[in-house]
Amino acid sequence: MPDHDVIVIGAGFAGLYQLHRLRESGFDVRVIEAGDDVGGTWYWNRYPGARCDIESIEYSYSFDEDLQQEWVWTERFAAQPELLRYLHHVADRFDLRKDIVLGTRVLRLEWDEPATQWTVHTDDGATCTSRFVIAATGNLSMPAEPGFAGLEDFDGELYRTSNWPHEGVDLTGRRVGVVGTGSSGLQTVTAVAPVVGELTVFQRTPCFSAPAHNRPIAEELAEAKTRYREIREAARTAPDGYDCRVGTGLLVETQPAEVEKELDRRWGEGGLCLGWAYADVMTDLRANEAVAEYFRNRIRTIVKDPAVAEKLCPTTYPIFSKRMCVDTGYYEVYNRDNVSLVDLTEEPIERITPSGIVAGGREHTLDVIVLATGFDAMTGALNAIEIQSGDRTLREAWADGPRTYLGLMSAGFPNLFTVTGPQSPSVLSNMVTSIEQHVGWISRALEHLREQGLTRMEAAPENEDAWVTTTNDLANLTLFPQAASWYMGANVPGKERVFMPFVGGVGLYKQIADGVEAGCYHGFRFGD
Ligand code: NA7
Repeated sequence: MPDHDVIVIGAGFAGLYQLHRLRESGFDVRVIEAGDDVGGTWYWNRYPGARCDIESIEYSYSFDEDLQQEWVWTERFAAQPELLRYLHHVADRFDLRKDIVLGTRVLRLEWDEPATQWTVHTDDGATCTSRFVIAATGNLSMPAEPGFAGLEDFDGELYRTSNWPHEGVDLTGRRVGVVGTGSSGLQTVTAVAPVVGELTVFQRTPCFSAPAHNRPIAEELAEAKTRYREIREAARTAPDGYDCRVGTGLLVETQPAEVEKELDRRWGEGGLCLGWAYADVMTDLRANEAVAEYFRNRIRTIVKDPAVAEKLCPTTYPIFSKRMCVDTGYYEVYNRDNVSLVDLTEEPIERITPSGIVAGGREHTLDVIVLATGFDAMTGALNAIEIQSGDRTLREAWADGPRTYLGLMSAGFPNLFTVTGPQSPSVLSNMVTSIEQHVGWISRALEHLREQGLTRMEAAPENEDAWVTTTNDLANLTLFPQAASWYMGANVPGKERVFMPFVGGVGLYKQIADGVEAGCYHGFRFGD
């Protein structure tokens, strides 16, 4: 018999709930977490200004009524310390820590077919076995290395937003360079600009960013708590997993003045719902360009120096085809005297020297470099583990892009589940909604196996083929694949360019997954 029924890898939002859900159901579960504490994304990404871009009322667990009633969110968009406090609270409230091994990284998984179990090897040299493994490893948890020549020679302080020190960083009065202008870069830049001496932002591709209009939410929260059931239900069927007014009209058939009014209204509301103003924004380049130009005009209005404003205006990809950012005063930062922008498309980074960054032949002298250069998204954390089944590793099976059935399992890798894996809505959605949906689905599948006296579950290769085709075909109906984004694996040299998330939306995905479950797990094979 294996040592455990289930080993869960990771103790972030997904791993914590997966542990609780299966333990409640009577399974023996062990969680293995690389960090020295629980929290996942919100444990590692503790850089200045780190904040969620989904509203806290929705970016939270719904599985326990008392939990959602008792927890008090202070702001519309929660900052990292508050999110981490919440996850600590959840870990303590449900007594989860006793089944979590911290500070331990899973290096290798080996499928043992005769014993119908996985052998799990960890970086402390230990091994243990389990009937099932659930990878709750996160989609943005494996940092991408920018590969700058000379980085190790830098004499100043070097920080990564994805692994920020727990204490001891003081940027007051320093000359700081931030590389990268995705969410992490933008939040860092906004937070540190008033504190540092000089700030140089190294931008390869400008981002589109919507205002957060962040605020205290005491009254809103009290009101939301009276109808939490309704809010959660709406989230589970919404395209992005949070309640958002989705426009059903076509922008191209709407009068420009009317479009302007609607976008003004949504800009005034702030947040990611701006993307849902019209139904054709992600399918018709004309509609997309109209929204993009609206954003560019906003940037031109905010940023006083027209040349800087133009550099900040994205022009090379459809809006929303790269992850949009949500900010509090990001563009305004460029009106400060101590902030300058280096456009890497004109002046590429050549190397790092002991005293700074050389870009376009110019040396920028720096005390501190901050790398906000992103992640090997969606597949990076899984591929970092040597997952061996028969004569193949998962990395080999996914060499031409991830292959899954429903983003839950991969053919040839029995009893291995992925929470919010590639080809599920995952990063295109409110992660907590998608996590809860997957955790529920996986847990019910394991209960089904137990009730039937079965020990083995695997995706059928033909259903996997069909799902891979479906997810690619759906993506190709949209403008998403037109951007060199991390959704496409384009930020990692050598990575196959395949659009990885399921674009059909959280509601449709849930219907399909529920239908498969109701249809006796159609497309999965079972054994004992
Ligand atoms: P992102 O969104 O991947 O941003 C990374 C940024 O770093 C982006 O601007 C990249 O430019 C830039 N980058 C990456 N590599 C390089 C090199 N080698 N040289 C210069 N610039 C580089 O990661 P984040 O951490 O900001 O956000 C991830 C998600 O977390 C976010 O979407 C939210 O969901 C939360 P590029 O665009 O690739 O040209």
